[in-house]
Amino acid sequence: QQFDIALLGVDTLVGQTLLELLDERDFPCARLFPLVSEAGELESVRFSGKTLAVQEAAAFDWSQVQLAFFMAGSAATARWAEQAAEAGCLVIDNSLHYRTDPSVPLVIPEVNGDLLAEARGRNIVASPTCIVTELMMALKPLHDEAGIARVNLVSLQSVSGSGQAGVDELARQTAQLLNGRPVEPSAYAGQIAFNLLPSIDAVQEDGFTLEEWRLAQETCRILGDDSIGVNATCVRVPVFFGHSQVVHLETRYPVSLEEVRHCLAQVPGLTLVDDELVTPVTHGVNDTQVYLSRLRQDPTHPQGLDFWLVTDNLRKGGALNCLQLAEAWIQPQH
Ligand code: 2RA
Repeated sequence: QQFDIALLGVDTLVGQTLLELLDERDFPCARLFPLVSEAGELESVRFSGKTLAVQEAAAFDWSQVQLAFFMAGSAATARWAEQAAEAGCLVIDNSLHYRTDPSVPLVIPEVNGDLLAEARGRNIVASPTCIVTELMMALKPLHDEAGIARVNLVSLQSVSGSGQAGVDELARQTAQLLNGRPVEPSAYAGQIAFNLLPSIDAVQEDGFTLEEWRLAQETCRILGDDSIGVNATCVRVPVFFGHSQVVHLETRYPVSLEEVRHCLAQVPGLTLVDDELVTPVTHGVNDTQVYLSRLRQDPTHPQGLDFWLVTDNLRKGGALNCLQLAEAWIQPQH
């Protein structure tokens, strides 16, 4: 069977990545409708050897498709997702709009794919925040094995997480500084080239940013345990692609490194690396895996573990997870 598909946000980095993946993974696509929330410079896209005209979402008849990928951010989701879902297609949303809505499942196929069936109610499924998807691939098996009591982490998020504006800003500022010219930040609050920005999204009253708040909320939601302590600092780094995380966690029950390795080795999509340097440049671009390396026991805590994670934020952190949701949805049991 082949499916008719709408891709809203085909003009975004994550939308473009989804377009590549649909082709690369040979998704059974009959017709593809590339959509934008507002008309811009992009008039057509190439897909499967054809040129397809880009349409505006406002005029689109959602009943023409069985699947609609929403890759254009929360405002576009707030505006059109209900309409699309009511027209009968499954909305796969990559924005933060539904991530805390209990009537919409928040799903990573390898982690809690069984919840996808709950999307039947409203015809909407949400894909988590990029760093949460990356983190859950490692935390869920460990939580099942030994119970996670606390997680302390620092995320190092590349500029592509802010879309094309972030990529352009890093490229522009790098060139300007190398040419001895001053820089004027616009996409970020401060200079990103040759620098680190320890704040992603708005800072709230308690001093944590919204990105850090989302990480805590979505982690507890996906692991199904509100008692897990999540303490995060999210940092924007001058790297184009690939999000990394320095993770320290404490388990509720003792677990040996050997048992940890054994349970991580069972997770499809997660690769445990011991003998090479895992970096965003080498492992976080055009890749489908989440890489876990530098795994070690914390010598200062009997149930503490340390590790390093890297993944392609546009793929497993966004477009790939959404496509995997579609791949699971079209399986006969759904
Ligand atoms: C970021 N979490 O990297 C975002 C992308 N969705 O800023």
